[in-house]
Amino acid sequence: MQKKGLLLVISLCLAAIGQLNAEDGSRLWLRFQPQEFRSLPSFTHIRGDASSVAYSEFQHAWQEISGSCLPERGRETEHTLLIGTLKERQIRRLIKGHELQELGREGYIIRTTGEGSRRTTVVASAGEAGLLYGVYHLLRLIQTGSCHDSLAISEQPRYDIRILNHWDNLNGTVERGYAGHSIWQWDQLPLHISPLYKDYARANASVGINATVLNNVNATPDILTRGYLEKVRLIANELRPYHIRVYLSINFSSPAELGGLENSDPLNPEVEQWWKRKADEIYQIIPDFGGFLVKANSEGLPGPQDYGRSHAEGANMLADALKPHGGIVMWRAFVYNPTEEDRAKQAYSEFMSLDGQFRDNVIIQVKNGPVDFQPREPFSPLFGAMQQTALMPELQITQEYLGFSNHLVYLATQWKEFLESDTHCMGEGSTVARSTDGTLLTHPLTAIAGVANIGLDANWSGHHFAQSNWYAFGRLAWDHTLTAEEIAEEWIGMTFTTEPAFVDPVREMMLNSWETAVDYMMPLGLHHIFAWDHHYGPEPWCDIPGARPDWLPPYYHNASEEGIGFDRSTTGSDAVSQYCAPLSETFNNPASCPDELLLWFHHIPWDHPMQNGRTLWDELCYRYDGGVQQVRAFQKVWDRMEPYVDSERFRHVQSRLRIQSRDAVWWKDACLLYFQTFSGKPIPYDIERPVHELEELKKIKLDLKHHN
Ligand code: BDP
Repeated sequence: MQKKGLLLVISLCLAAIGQLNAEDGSRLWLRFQPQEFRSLPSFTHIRGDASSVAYSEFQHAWQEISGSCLPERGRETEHTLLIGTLKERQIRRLIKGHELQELGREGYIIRTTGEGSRRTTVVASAGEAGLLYGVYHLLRLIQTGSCHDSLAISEQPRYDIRILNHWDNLNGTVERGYAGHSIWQWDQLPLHISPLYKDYARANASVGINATVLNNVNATPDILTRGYLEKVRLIANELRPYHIRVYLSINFSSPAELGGLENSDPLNPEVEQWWKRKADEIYQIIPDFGGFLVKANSEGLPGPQDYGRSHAEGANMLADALKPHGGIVMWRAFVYNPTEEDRAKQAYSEFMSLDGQFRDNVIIQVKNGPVDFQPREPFSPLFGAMQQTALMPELQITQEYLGFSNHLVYLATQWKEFLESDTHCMGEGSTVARSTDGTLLTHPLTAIAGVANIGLDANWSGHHFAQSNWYAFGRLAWDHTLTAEEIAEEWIGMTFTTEPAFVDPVREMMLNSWETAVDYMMPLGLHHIFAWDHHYGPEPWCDIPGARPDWLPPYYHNASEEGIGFDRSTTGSDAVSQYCAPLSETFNNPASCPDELLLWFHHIPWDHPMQNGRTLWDELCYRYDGGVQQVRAFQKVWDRMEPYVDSERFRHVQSRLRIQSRDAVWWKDACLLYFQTFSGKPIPYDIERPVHELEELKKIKLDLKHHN
């Protein structure tokens, strides 16, 4: 089913009366259900810049909440809501200009002045974008029942660029997308401009996302043709009022493939010229175009190394073309080749030596972990270490390696663990977040990216709870000091209800859900033991003759009669030495390496005593089983929530949890029965017995390759 556009849905919802009307999730967290607000702020009228999007967004929401817009006239003795930038005289009267200037064009102040029945609540910013963010903040407070009559809030974002990466192909499929086809309907443009573009913009702006890359990092040159650029212009026009800038992924071979040049060598003057002219053309069509995202010399894609040039030479050539227009290059560090070198070490090996060689409008985009969005990874050692170049984290919102849109996995906990990891590279407390957000290192740009989980499904993200990951990405990009708990609580209140009997258990379920998935998939630092290609189910035995070893699970788990795990210690691949001291030593020693990462860094004997006294084998069994038990507990929690949720969303989540429960048992049985062939040890007798035969599990071949 396709989303019809929020406005239509909203009017339908207003027409329907009753508590728990069926909801398809298309409104995301932007639900202003009158019956759900226990208290409303005492605003009696509104003043300010009525032509701003911020002002009309507020009125739009207020109308849904109370049935009518807030009047523009009122008595002095009542509670005025004043929304405006410094252009408004009334704002300048109530808030000092420099206070707002210091917060920048995206920052804002929400402040109540006056007392008793004579008060004014101001939402103010130095810029239109900040004003919009301020209004969404106010609405969030109203939605979550925390809008007090006296507010004193001042905010500004931690990262400058808060960007979604769509892995959307021009034919409408989405690589690693599990929520239907792409929302960018290229074949309908320019004739039809989908109302979804505006809904999308609004949803993003409501959580502070201010940028988007429309197409897949595995980019085809076609996106840079005049025809597509004209279509991009139309999408950009829809997103602009919500302060979202458009970026594109480019294919490094475009000069040869599109321009007919002999090659795409970055040092070839004709190639440089081609990119300069292309940049001029793009900016003539889309004057506020953001820049390029580039995946080069990675997984078979072309890049500067094809011509013996470095990543820096490639990135700088593009950066020079974009520079006169204020554009930037986001150059990805996701590179690895089938060499002898441990895959986890390769990005660091390639990029560290280039530190300091990039132009100031280049930023290196680094995945959170050194391998590839695994259920759990240590942070990439480039963070903290590469100091002369701006670095931006890339997170994966779409659940490529976490059960697609079938499993309930709230990712804010994972992202918090990553952002708060202490790299130690600039002393204690040099966390990933502080080394990328401009606190510890000064670069002209700071940014953070998330690979989107958005598609044409009515609920946008496939699973109702997957919406929380889109939401959480935006909130953490805005303020990474928020806790996963705070974000979950906000999201639940806005998306479902603020009823504590619902919020408390559901929040706990969300907060446990990531560790749970890690436990039933890949506990104790195991990684990449997925089935060939689709990355959904388990296939730790997978061995495809002739395939790249680093695309096969045994490369990562190394299970044998001796033990299991990847030896990355100083006596193994020595990946530990890419981390700054004292972390390198902590990881190097199995006794100090956290249990959660033990098999990431070490090959460990089956009867190795763990910190809790169990043997490794037993602990592995208990972890898998614990994961299964947790999902069963989630089912119980959810079933109890039926009175608080409309039946459409209730049943949808209920059926997904059933799938998740079955998958968890599948993972547990597959991994334990397979690893048992090496350990030769019994599965502890107090654990539920396997219900599958290993040989049967080995026959499962899901055709999920084209699951879009
Ligand atoms: C991997 C995905 C692949 C992406 C690649 C990337 O399996 O589809 O193209 O990452 O990030 O996780 O470039």
